[in-house]
Amino acid sequence: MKAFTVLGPSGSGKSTLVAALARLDGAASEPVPLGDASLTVFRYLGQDWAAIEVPGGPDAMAAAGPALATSDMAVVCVPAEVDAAVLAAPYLRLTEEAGIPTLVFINKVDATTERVRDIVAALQAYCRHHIVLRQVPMRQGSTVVGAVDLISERAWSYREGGPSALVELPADTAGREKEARAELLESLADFDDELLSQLIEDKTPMTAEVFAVARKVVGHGDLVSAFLGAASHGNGVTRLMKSLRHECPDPDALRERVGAGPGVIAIGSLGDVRKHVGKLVLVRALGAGVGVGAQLAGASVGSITASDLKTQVRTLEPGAMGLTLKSDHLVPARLYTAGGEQALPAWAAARAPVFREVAAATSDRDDVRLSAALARLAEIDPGFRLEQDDVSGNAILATQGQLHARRLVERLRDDFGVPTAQSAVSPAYRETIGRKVEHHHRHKKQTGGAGQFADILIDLVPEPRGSGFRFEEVVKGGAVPRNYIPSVEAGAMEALKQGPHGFPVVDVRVVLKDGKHHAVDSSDFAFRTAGRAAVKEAMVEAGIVLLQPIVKVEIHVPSAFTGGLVPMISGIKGQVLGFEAHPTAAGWDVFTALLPQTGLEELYRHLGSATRGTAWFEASFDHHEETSAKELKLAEAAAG
Ligand SMILES: Nc1nc2c(ncn2[C@@H]2O[C@H](COP(=O)(O)OP(=O)(O)O)[C@@H](O)[C@H]2O)c(=O)[nH]1
Ligand SMILES: [Mg+2]
Repeated sequence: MKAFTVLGPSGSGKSTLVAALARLDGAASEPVPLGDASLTVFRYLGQDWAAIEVPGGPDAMAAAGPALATSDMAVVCVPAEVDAAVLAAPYLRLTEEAGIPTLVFINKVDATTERVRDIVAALQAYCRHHIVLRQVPMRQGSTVVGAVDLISERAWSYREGGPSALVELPADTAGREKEARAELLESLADFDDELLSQLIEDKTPMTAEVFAVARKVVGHGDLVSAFLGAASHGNGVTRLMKSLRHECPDPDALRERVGAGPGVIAIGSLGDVRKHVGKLVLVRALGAGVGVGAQLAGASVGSITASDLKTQVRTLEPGAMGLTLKSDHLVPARLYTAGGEQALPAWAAARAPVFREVAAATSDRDDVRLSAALARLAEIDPGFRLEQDDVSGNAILATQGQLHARRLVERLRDDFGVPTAQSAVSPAYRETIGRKVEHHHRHKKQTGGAGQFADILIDLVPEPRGSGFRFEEVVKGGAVPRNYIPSVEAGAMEALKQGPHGFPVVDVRVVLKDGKHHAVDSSDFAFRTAGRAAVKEAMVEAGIVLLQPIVKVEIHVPSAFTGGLVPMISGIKGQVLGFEAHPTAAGWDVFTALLPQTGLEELYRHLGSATRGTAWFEASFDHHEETSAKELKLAEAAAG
């Protein structure tokens, strides 16, 4: 079996293309959903094929890594529009990071009047590898009516819904064809000395030789070939499939690309859960011995089916794919040895979550089921991280975006029967004190028998940002006996758990200076109570200062949009630190800024619209900064 992943912007025609490819040889299976992605299995000229479609947009991008890590090739499907080239940037970047041989399919040429070479030039801005045209369009007026293959130099006239017809190369296309062919041959010759010397000697290379070079060069991922067509009319689809067939490398290349050591016998790709079926993982075998009952990742495989989830499969031949069932131990997006598992390479990892929401079961009775369902979803969805709200203790859905969050909530309701309500995450404010104070507290109680007595004198001292909490004692002459001092500290820490505004108190030092005790009535409990009360009272006296978390954001953005980020960041009270070209990704900048953590949601929203969904960010805590209670009220009001 050979496998490829189809990715590209939303609406570029990926589903249409996969359906058209799968239909070429007759009966195709229906696409099977696997989380956000879908798998289509079909046969073409006696060979089994698997096509994994990853939907467009940032929300589903987490599926792309595991899909590419189980595929031999990638097809980036783009609409035939110069202006849409930037939308392909995230996919071109990822396929380059994955080092996977890539074909570009310029789709919807039936609906364009733009020049294909301009579209390729626009795409090239986001790709280090040279993108070369493998076909040029034939036009009637401005309408594309067919394409000329630049290796065979055959001209094909499109026919609605069927294979193209071989025609005479039209005279008005001949000049352009020669020019584009020369460019293709030169590009190929960069990677093949034999072809290069033929070109230098002005010899015309044999078609079969050029195909062989293309197979080597494309299969090695040295060049990106661009094809064109109109998937919804079945045009250009056969040509693309033939290229996949001839240029798809064998599974050894995949093994090397994912860094699979000798013990690795399979790759766990995408996962899912189905009602009545449970967890399933798409597995691709790399070596022998992958089958029902055999050890995989440390336990035996319960059952394997074909993509229809019905046809039972005993063993997976090397290269073949199947869905493992009744094998709860298998985690998707991993390399499996018989006895254990390893991580996929870094490029296959999901981006850090950028959207957070608290989810609580609508009915308290469902709390336990909600936790179980979320744990299940986190296992199979690499883009979803389960976190916990500091204040409410509720689950936080940390996701790739609002759509992703919505889909998870729908799955919780429909697949797990747990309706939930969403709310904003409580901002991680902190409190500290404004100035140093000395405070005396005497805890004294006389109730019935034994009394309680503890008397302490403390200093509460502001400390530099980021220093947390420190306890010191300078008690002389046993005024507070040594064995009670830890109790005072414990009491102080209890008091600092929640300041007057309800947030943890940080960056303070408590100094125990003096005190008194009673031979009978003093106890650990009394001193802890005194410590807690002393600090609580001292905090109010010292004046409470609110601290808001400031995060550092690293925004990955196509350079075309970088300029627009400056006013946007200022608009959400951020501070631009700067930007520079990404060290390896063509056409990408890395933009850094400081931002109040409460502004992350706004950043998420603004960034999406300012960059047409192409940019993403990673945020990490940087420092705390003073803010006023007034701003806190505003932030709370904004958060609803
Ligand atoms: N004109 C035209 N429309 C197409 C072509 N291919 C797909 N479409 C349409 O584009 C829309 C999006 O297609 P779809 O395959 O769902 O895109 P996906 O989001 O990339 O999977 C659908 O309305 C298709 O019918 C094409 O070659 N030409
Ligand atoms: Mg689709």
